[in-house]
Amino acid sequence: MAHDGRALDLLRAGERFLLTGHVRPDGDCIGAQAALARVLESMGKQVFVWNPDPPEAQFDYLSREVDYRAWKPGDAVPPHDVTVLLDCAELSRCGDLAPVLEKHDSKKLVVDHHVHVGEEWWDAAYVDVTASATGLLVHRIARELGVALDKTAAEGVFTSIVTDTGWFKYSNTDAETLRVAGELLETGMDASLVYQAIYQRRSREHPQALGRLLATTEYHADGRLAVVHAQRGASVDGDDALDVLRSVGTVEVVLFVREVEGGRCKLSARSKSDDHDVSALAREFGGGGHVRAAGATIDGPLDEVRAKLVAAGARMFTSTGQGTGSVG
Ligand SMILES: [Mn+2]
Repeated sequence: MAHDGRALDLLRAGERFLLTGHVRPDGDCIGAQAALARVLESMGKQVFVWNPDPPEAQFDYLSREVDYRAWKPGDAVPPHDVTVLLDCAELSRCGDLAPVLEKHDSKKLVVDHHVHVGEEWWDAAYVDVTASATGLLVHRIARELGVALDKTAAEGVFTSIVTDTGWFKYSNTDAETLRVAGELLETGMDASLVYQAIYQRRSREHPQALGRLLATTEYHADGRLAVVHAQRGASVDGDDALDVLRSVGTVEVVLFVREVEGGRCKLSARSKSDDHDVSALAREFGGGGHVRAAGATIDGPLDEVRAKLVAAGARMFTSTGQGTGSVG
């Protein structure tokens, strides 16, 4: 999945860019967009950042500097000659914005670090499935284009990296990730302010909500599988719960199932090692992701979906064929 020179050629040649990403954009998506927007603007290009959803409030230090627009049905997208899709490789991940962009005659560029199965529908791609974050790819792009990152671009790449490595805790934290993080600090950006912004401004209700979620913990497969669930409307940050569940010695895989609107549930799955590939589990349910972090949206009521996931999760520990699907 290497990239060729076409991606850089498109970035050099284009004049008006529309940057976009997946629904409910996370810190990697938002951060990579901030950085790429700054890089392109410093090259004299016009840049629009249009996502299917607005950034979460915790990323306000980026949204004060970058004009993130949340597309609504009926909105005409601004004129542009290159669409850049960041942190995913399928236009369908853009929700209702997808058909609008598909119809637009712009060139399509994908910048991503996920495993892509299926047709290479784009005009150019800058993809590396071994990169810890999409923001890291934007850092490489900036270097290849000879553009220095300003403070906002640096905060963008840093946000990408810390979001996707769990603040340097996960196994995707490689030498390049730490080297680049060091380089970013040299621009004068403040890592502790980013930490406080993302992780230390939760609501007063957060501890109780987290407690209620953790109280649903069930163990399966001799304590190697831990499952938590949340009813529709429960306000919870699953990442905190998933961290706590992974802190249990026997646990290898954790599943967080939450009921969402439209009679569906969302799965977040995490694995402690490459021996248990949660992206394979997520794919069984129409989702995807990485070996150690994956997700899916699944039709059906909570109890039913949870039962199916527990069964599939438990199979990961009984089937002898479960090896190292080391693809990301
Ligand atoms: Mn990512």
